[in-house]
Amino acid sequence: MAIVYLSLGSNLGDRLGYLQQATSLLNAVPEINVVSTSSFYETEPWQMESENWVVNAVIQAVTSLSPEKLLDECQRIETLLGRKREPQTKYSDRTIDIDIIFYDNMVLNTERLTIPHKLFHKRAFMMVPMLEIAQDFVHPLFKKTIMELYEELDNPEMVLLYGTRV
Ligand code: PH2
Ligand code: MG
Ligand code: MG
Repeated sequence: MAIVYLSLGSNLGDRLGYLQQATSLLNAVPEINVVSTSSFYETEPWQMESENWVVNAVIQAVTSLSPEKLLDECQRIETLLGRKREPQTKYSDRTIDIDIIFYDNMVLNTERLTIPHKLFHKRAFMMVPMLEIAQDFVHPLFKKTIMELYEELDNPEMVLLYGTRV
């Protein structure tokens, strides 16, 4: 069993509803068990040309799936929740985005998948929710805790949307 951290984000339609649906659909996969979830945060689109602010959260889960199979499940659920992917290089508005941040202490670089998520250490919208549920987790590449990485951020501001959990 691996312990994994997934980032959820939505900036189209019923943003909170999409995060909740994504969480229950992930938990409904027999090989995935959601263990804990962060609060919801409303965050300014980061390096994304959009007027629509994003609702973000992070979940911790345990899984017997390989990273590739876990990614398959994440993408299947994204499609189920209406995610449209056009061939593009820029980020665009989405009903739901599910990204794998960490998979145990694994370091993986394939064409399809980079673990840890390659921009985690620059993104307050991933770190702040993760701080709630895994403050002492050590980043397998930087060898620093999430709190230490957060303290190094140059754009640490973040808006708490709802204290309730996903
Ligand atoms: N996701 C991105 C790019 N920019 N900005 C915020 N605030 N939240 C996101 O989830 C997000 C983003 C790429 O997936
Ligand atoms: Mg993403
Ligand atoms: Mg993604």
